[in-house]
Amino acid sequence: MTIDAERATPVPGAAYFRKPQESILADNDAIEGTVKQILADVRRDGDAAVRAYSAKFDNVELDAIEVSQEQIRAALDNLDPAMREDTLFAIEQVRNFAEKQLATMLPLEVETLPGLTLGHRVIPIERIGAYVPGGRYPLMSAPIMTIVPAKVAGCDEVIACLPPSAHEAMIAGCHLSGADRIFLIGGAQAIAAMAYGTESVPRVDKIVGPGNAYVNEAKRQVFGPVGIDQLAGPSEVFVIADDTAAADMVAIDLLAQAEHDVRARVGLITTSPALAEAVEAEVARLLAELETSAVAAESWQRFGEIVLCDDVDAMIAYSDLVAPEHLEVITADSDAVAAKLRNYGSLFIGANASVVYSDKCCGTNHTLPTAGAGRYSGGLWVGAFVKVCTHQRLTTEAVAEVAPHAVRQSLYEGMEAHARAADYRLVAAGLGSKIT
Ligand code: HSO
Ligand code: ZN
Repeated sequence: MTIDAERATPVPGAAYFRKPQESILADNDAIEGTVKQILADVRRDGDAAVRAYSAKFDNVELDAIEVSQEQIRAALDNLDPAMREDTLFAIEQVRNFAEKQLATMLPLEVETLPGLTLGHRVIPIERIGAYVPGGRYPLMSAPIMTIVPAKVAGCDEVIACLPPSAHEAMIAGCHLSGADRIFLIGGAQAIAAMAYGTESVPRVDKIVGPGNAYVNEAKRQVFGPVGIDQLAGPSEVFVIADDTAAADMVAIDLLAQAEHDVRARVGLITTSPALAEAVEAEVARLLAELETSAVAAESWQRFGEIVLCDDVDAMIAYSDLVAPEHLEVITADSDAVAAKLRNYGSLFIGANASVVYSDKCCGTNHTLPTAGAGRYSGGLWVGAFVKVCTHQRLTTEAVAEVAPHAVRQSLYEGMEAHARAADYRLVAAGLGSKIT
């Protein structure tokens, strides 16, 4: 394929059929200072600052920040029975898969030299704070994805924060997912409350869950003394497809993520010019009838892309460069293509595997890396709620082998106390000092 510069991508053999108008990388400089102030205020004034920010940003004066047992009961009573059934189904699937994944995280103990035992244990993190976003839609699966795996991991306490404006069903969702306590706090003030603790909100050890730009910036700023999962930005989906894919199926899967957010990023990567053309036409047709088209059309207009590739290798190279949050593979041999892919948050193999199943209820976690973070990280999972911590034990025989190296290394580095500590065991075992 000969391509003009205008259509070139960074990947040889891959050219834009439809070029995105904007890059997704937003800069956070504008909100950095605002968030810093919110964090400082909550750290200093606790609940009083939380209340003040809830009044300012959410327009509410709350009697109690914590959701009461009566409020939880009311939320459960008011939950539509079909919605309850769907929520319980999703919880069951997410729990099942998380349990299976946890079962792969085994403790280890091995003898690596005679008398030297090294090992690790898998230890649940004590207290987790799950941020549950409000946003455009009441996503019932959001609390499930953060709370259920934490409970499966065996964390002692999982608290949830959701914006005061959140739909009442979200309270039920947090409760059914297993939240031990629920607080009505949104935005950066929620992250601050969980990171530092207030009179009402206990300080947590790790904060998880997606949120808006303020929530993400707050997580970034509190990280260190408290753990975070990742900085989840607007949804993304890319579809790798050849001429075996149905254009209307590809188009609706793209728009399913585009309807999330005007900043959502969706794209098709294909070897088929006919499919590229047909998907573009289908997207236009569907946008004319979707109720959510205002959002989806803006996302498609600004960030939507179609890339035409010479061959499967070029499709893989382009996709690995993007490292999309969700990646669908709909080709003649989807499994073979899938096996070669490296950078993605979650992979959807074959025409039946729509991203929406994972978004809602099939059991994989929908909290996934965005904005290229799939290059270095997978998504949220039960393993994010445990720590793998090592230990060691040495017999005298092992001391005889290891200590001389530690002594000499320490002396070389000028660390006298280290050298003496290493030497102490040699002397105590009657093996003689190595410090000359
Ligand atoms: N696609 C979103 C999750 C979601 N979508 C839930 C609909 N419901 C982030 O991966
Ligand atoms: Zn979605």
